Amino acid sequence: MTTDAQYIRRCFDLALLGAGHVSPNPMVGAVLVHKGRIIGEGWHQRYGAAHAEVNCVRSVVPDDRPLIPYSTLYCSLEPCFHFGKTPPCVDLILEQKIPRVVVANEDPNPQVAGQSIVKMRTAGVEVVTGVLANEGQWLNRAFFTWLELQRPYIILKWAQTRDGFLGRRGERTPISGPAAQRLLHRWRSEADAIWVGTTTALTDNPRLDTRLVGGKNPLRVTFDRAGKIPAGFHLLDDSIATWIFGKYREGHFSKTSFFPAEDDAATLVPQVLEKLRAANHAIVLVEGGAQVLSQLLEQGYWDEIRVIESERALGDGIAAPKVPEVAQLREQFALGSDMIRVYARSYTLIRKDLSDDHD
Ligand code: AOF
Ligand code: ZN
Repeated sequence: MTTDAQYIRRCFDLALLGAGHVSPNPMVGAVLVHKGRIIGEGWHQRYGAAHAEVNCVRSVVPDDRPLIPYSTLYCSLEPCFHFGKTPPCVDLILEQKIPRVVVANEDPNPQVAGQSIVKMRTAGVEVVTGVLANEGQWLNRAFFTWLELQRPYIILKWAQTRDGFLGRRGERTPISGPAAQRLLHRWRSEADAIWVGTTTALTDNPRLDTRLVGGKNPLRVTFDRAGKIPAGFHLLDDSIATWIFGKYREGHFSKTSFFPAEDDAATLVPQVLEKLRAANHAIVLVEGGAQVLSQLLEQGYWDEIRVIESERALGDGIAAPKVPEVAQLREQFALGSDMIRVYARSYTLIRKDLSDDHD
């Protein structure tokens, strides 16, 4: 691996520290290097707060400040060009007289879109782009999808037995082990919203929280057309922001909102996604059950699939959905007695879908 790639990889590691806190912004890391020594590091820590480049420059100790005009700045994403919640990072780079900048990915945000790269080059900065670009795409797949498709990034998750069942009909069936359960709570903490169908809400009485890992609780989303969720169920406990599409309920709710639901699943799914988009919820984790998962799969509303497969066999029950053929296996590992498999639509497939839509 080249030296540039090694520092970009460090940027990715830093960027990941922002997971769960920056959406719908990208995760971004930045590193300043002078003659083989890291003199500054930073990452985008929170939505609306300082960008990675700013935190990186701020982290340089006074003794090293004079070295900044002789250093290389590594950024996992093209520095921003626009006045957003913070001033443009590209201007900071020019003010600091940084002579060389290495970037993994261009920022597809139309307010940036390569303009910072041009501005820096015009000002005489040496700019290298595309270093570990594929890894950068994967890291920020939710952000790129959000911008390209103008809808939340949709992660379907299910746990199945080794013989392909989600559980027994009508009863909560534990499938995954404790380690996978913790991982699931981390996945939740990295999402903006968690979505389950009515049957799951009724049979599992899920909390949909992140109690095993701490951290923020995403918005909970479910359907309840007939108002069947019992009043004492966790989803109606008003402890976490919750959206219920279906029957309105009287009660002292402050974090729970009720919305009328479209009759037909084909229009209900886009309705939910549009409401999530409008509220800036860019990453949604769909935890089942079978009906919602197959609805989304059929309608093509998915970007990633995470399957937890246990060693157990059930012999009978609710069949797990099939992973579509276009899904590529991207990660696979054992966790306790479970196997975790992460599949994704490749970025090029997403782009293809987009152009198909416009034809
Ligand atoms: C950077 N460095 O660390 C991040 C960038 O609303 P704002 O001001 O936070 O701007 C958000 C946009 O800035 C976001 O959509 C993306 O295009 C870019 N994010 N840019 O230079 C960073 N997080
Ligand atoms: Zn910026």
